[in-house]
Amino acid sequence: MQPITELSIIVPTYNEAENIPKLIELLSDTLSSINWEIVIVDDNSPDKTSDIARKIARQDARVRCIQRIRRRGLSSAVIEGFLASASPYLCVMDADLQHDEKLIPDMLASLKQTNDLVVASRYIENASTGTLAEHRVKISQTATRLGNMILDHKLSDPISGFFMLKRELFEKVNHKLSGKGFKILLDIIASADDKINIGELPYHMKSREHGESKLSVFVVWEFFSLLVNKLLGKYVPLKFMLFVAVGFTGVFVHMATLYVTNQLMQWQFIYAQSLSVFVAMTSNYFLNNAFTFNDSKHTGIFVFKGLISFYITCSLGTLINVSVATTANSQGMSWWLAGIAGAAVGAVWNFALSIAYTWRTEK
Ligand SMILES: Nc1nc2c(ncn2[C@@H]2O[C@H](COP(=O)(O)OP(=O)(O)O)[C@@H](O)[C@H]2O)c(=O)[nH]1
Ligand SMILES: [Mg+2]
Repeated sequence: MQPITELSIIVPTYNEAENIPKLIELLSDTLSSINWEIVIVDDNSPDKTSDIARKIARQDARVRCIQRIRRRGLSSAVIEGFLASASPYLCVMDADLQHDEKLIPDMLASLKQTNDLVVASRYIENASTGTLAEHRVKISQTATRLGNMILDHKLSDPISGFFMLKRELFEKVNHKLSGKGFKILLDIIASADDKINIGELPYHMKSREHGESKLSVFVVWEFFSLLVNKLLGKYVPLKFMLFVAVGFTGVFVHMATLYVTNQLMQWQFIYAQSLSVFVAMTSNYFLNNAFTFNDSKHTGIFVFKGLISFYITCSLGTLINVSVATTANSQGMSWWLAGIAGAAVGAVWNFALSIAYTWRTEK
């Protein structure tokens, strides 16, 4: 019988076709004494990274590819890679050759000795960010400070994309992971109890030769979402907070539209009010699609379907809102408390339906 694979290297990819062959070659050269496999988790990259990975996989049993359709997200890709592998040790690295594969044997040795998790750090002695642009280093250092806010166990590089852990640790935390955004390491540590042993090993980051970094405004946004989720998510789900925040912007949009149509353009109130409701619902839909439900975002033709579904959800929500408030008021509750009660029940209703239908993930 073949010996089992000891180490699964999970590589999330988006448009990394040019880097994959070189990465596998480097791993083969460096890891000759380890039984390893690589699981490439590709989100249907337009540059056909999956095809390239499968082509290599046909010749090399150590190579596998998971191709995800209509899904995006580094953290969730890594989690799926973990779940699709069986090795006792799990490594995560970028496909872009920025992470020094020569460190892998030392990382593995560190797990076999004492640690549950070992992080390849750019911010300790004998380590560096290499040629990474200055503004990127600044972003990364700020994210490091913020990231440490939610950790009991402070680290020099808690947002590193290059780390290794024991499968047992992953199995302990996997139900708690938010799976959102870019920073899976932070998510894992924040979800683990403080008794775990974490090691740090230095490395010099290499420069990206092909392809582009995917760091974007949305990645920064998702990072903040993760922090808030880990800080406050125990009490109120972050999505609900965002949904309510979007709801408040809707009130302003509504009032602005009403002002323009009724006050400035002299439309009859009923028409002005009806249009304002539609404009506010539409604006809420797009904001929720961009921020609140960013992980199950509608694109292309699905935007229309989603919008119609959101109109229906909100219309029912309004009916419920009005009936709760009217009943409460007729039972003697003061006008403002009845108003708030109606709005609160309506918001919870809209939120529940949005999750269950409008933005439900499993289609
Ligand atoms: N599956 C998947 N991989 C992603 C996604 N976004 C980025 N990646 C991969 O995650 C790794 C880190 O991304 P990169 O752009 O290098 O980030 P940077 O190192 O912070 O500049 C790379 O291998 C990317 O191809 C995504 O949405 N899905
Ligand atoms: Mg990178």
